[in-house]
Amino acid sequence: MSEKKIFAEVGEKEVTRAIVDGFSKRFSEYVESDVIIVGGGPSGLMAGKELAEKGIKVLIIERNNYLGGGFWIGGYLMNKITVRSPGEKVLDELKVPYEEVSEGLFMADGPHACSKLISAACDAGVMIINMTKFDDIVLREGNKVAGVVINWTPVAALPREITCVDPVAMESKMVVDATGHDACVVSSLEERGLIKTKGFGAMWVERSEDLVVEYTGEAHPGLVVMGMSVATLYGLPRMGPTFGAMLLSGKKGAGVIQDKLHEYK
Ligand code: 48F
Repeated sequence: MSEKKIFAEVGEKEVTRAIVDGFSKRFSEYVESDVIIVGGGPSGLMAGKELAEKGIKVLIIERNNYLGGGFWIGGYLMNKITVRSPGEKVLDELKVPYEEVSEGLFMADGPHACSKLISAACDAGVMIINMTKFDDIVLREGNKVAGVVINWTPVAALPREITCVDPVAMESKMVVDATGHDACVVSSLEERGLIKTKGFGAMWVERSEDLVVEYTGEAHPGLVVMGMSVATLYGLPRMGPTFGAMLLSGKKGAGVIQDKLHEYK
């Protein structure tokens, strides 16, 4: 065996301690945040980036190992992302290369666009917890949304007969539903009779993108909806594989939150 060392002399215990202490410290800091965004797809990442850039304390909860939601793949398992104008302006901001394929329609590589967006959110200072599933909502006086109940994704998937692991809760001034078509956070309010979901309508890209951005906003005290959860809540047409509205919805939602945050302690 070679005596010459390439790597520093660091053993298993130091590696384990670094992971456990590093994670616990950050997790503990974000037990109380300004904003919790549930869902790390294009709309949630965009909003997180915009808010964190303004110095707002943002936590993104993502049930998968990977961030990006449907933004890696344009549609039909083909990784070309399309945006209709003015979505290309956001691609410019994110420094994503693209080409104009017809007047007002732009195309980029999914992996390139998605990784740039994730990187921009991380650079802005968003705290991310992946492999963590939104389980339920936290409500306070007047049914104002005040946080989320979460559990590890693999634990949440375990059959009850194997084990029941109680979840934990994270508090925040505002919560965002950016969970896409499932609108999971909205659903947890609906289960309590606090909101009514219409379910998204048939595909119609030319109406859907405008409407999703228009309806992005506070749907219940303390809860902002953005991305495809907006279509699910308000019964808007689905848009198919175009992403400009996801990016602009995230931006608009971030603006709504900035205006509202001061109202919530
Ligand atoms: O579905 P997703 O990409 O949502 P979006 O930001 O964008 C929609 C488009 O991708 C596309 C479209 C328009 O172009 O129709 O579908 O609205 O990302 C949603 C993210 O939320 C996560 C999910 O894994 C995905 O990364 N998510 C969903 N449910 C939960 C969750 C949950 N219960 N807990 C945590 N994360």
